[in-house]
Amino acid sequence: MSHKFPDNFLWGASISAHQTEGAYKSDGKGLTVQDTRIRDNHEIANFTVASDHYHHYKKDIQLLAELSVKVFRFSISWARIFPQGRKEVNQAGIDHYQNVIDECLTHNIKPMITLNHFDLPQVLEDIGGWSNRKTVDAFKEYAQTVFKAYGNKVKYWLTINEPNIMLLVDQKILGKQIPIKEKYQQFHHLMMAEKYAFKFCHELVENGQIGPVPNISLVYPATSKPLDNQAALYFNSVRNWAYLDFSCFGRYNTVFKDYLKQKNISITFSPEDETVMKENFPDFIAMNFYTTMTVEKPMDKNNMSEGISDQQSEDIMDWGFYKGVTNPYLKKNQFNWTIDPDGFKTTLQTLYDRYHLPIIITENGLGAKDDLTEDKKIHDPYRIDYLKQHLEQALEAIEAGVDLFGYSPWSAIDLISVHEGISKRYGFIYVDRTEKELKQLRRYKKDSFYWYQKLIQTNKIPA
Ligand code: BGP
Repeated sequence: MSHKFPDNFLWGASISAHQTEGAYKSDGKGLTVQDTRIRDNHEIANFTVASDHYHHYKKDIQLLAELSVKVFRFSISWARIFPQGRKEVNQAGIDHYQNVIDECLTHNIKPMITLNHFDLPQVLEDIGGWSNRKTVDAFKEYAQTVFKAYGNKVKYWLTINEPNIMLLVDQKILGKQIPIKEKYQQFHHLMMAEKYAFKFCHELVENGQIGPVPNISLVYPATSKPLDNQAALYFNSVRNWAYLDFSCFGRYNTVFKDYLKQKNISITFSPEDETVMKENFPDFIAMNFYTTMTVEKPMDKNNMSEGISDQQSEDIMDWGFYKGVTNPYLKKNQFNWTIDPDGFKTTLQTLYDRYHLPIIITENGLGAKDDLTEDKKIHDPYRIDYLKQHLEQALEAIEAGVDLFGYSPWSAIDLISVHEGISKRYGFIYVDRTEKELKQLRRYKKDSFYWYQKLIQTNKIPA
């Protein structure tokens, strides 16, 4: 074995609009659920400016070119294109992303665009958000508009970021709190919106390729007790496979259907759903991976409230089905997320064997508190270590036959974390600001930047 990545491996880096752009009201943009969201901790980040990528995109893309990435994953803010969610197009929004795309292409970087990353236009949230079928119609209009606007230049597309997480986490990050029964109707609408994205991409983008972008975490049973294994089966199904089975096979799986039945939840299908879901499929799977999860069968109702409070934490509970527990064999990061590189390989193998579609990693990385030294350096060996361990396993997965064609970690530049503000940094590029103080928002290259650059340039993990 050469222990090198394939020659044409797609190295990249990822961000999302609402976590980086700022300019939340500029040039005609409408508000989104991220702009109106009430943050738990009011100290947390001035998200209206974020990393000010809206005004720094040229500089940021120039730095990414220096990093040597081949692909840049970013999302379009739907509310920049349609401030009212649908109908009237905001030309300034169209132009902005046209400029971003052109800047990428000038530097020989392929844009990979997520249609929607957690930032539903507020006007649509006001009519019920994804609970209302009209939001699917609005999404159809939006998706067709961007495919037509950018499809001649952009060939890699991603649908809606992590609907499986949107379903599971505390809804405060995505809009208002809703009852569990309604969540699954929302989920179905998200799934149908995705199916239309597959359809329109294939119809409107010549040689376009599109994939779903779920967050996949393999779920382990806490012990070899048969009931713990059953708990893992259910959580694997609800968290991972329900979503991808629908995308890739056009059906919900039986474990998931049983889960819904036991919870007395039914999903309403529209007359056209059956045809659309069975005729439109992805070209590849984009996978976000941070950690794995471990569950047991809950035996007594303790103080834990049902639900999940943090997308990757153990703090999950679904009475009768599963309860998250600590995996004693794994270390955790500063923010209590488990680190499991071996689980990364197993997840890739499981995913590939289940769907037989090419895979690209569109998120993986370490959120940490970084320090900017007086001489403007950022020494982040912990991040290098995390990436190295995961890439070693990715390479093993490739050597074991998994068709992994790219790796675009989280994140290109520092951004506002979903839960922890700017203090939890992921970037290869440091953005100089704090939660409260915006400073000059200057960019500095971290040690991990140089490490990743070397990796890309040699196609080999640096020793
Ligand atoms: C993923 C989201 C990203 C990103 C990441 C890290 O689920 O797609 O938007 O935020 O998680 O999460 P956090 O920001 O909470 O550390």
